[in-house]
Amino acid sequence: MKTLIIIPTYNEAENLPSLLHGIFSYLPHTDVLIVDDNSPDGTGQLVEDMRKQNQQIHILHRPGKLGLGTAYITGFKYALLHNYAAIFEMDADFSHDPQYLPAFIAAIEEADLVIGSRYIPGGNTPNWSLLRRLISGSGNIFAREVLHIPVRDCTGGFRCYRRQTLEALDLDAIKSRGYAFQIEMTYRVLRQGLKVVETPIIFVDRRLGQSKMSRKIMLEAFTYVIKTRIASLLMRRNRARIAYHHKILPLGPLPQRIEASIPANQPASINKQKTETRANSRSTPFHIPNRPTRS
Ligand SMILES: Nc1nc2c(ncn2[C@@H]2O[C@H](COP(=O)(O)OP(=O)(O)O)[C@@H](O)[C@H]2O)c(=O)[nH]1
Ligand SMILES: [Mg+2]
Repeated sequence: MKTLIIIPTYNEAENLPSLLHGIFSYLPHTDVLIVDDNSPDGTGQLVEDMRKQNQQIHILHRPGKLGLGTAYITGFKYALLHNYAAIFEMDADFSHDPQYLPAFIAAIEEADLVIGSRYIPGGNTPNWSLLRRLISGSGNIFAREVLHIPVRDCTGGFRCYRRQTLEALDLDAIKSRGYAFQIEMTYRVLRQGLKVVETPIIFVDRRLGQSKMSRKIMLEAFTYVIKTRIASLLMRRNRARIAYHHKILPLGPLPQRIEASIPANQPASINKQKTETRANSRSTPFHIPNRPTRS
């Protein structure tokens, strides 16, 4: 399956080289698209340098900070134009652990959208402050209850879309930029009658660089949910009720890691094909402790 991992970046030069190294360790043949908003820390130039040695790395430069939502829309259009079959959303800050990539690939065979979920059994946010847990957790419950959707983690940004799912949406109609973007995409996919699957992830907070979350982004998500609910109430008379397709997956088996003993700026194809189980891979920055296996 031809896959593209879209990573929007704003000041992620500290994180990106090791993240790409991790990605190619778990999905050696994937392509990666960085959508950089002219990061002042030189992320764009760094990626240009890595690109010279690894043709699986692609980049789109935008003139300034235009928001996460439009970065993904730009990336989705690129993916459709270049015929990718499975298209990922992923953050640059290590919150989204590349170890889960093979589980997403397996899940997308049976789904139209796979969401890495913090709020199902096996998912977690271990090093978040109480405040951040409260904001994210209650925001998700609010969106789910108000919009009447079954998805537990509708703000999660570690996702995989089947190409046909993106084709079925009017991408130009999507106006949300921050967390609202993830809620809006989830809602639109469900309303199309497409199947959304949640797979558990442990979401680790960023260690390097700064979060771009703001009050404005949270307010946008709140307003989107309220506006969408009102619009759906007004239109209810004309619409048959949609039965949403949704499934929660259990924890999967530990993935095999292809040991990428080279930096990310070299072709993954020359990686040493040494494998090790995740349980033994303590050298990786992506180690997740105590994840039970399924027999
Ligand atoms: N291109 C682009 N990327 C962004 C923008 N805002 C955030 N990002 C990236 O989106 C991802 C998630 O942002 P982050 O600050 O970690 O948000 P948080 O996880 O909610 O704190 C990271 O890879 C950021 O670099 C933006 O305006 N433009
Ligand atoms: Mg983050």
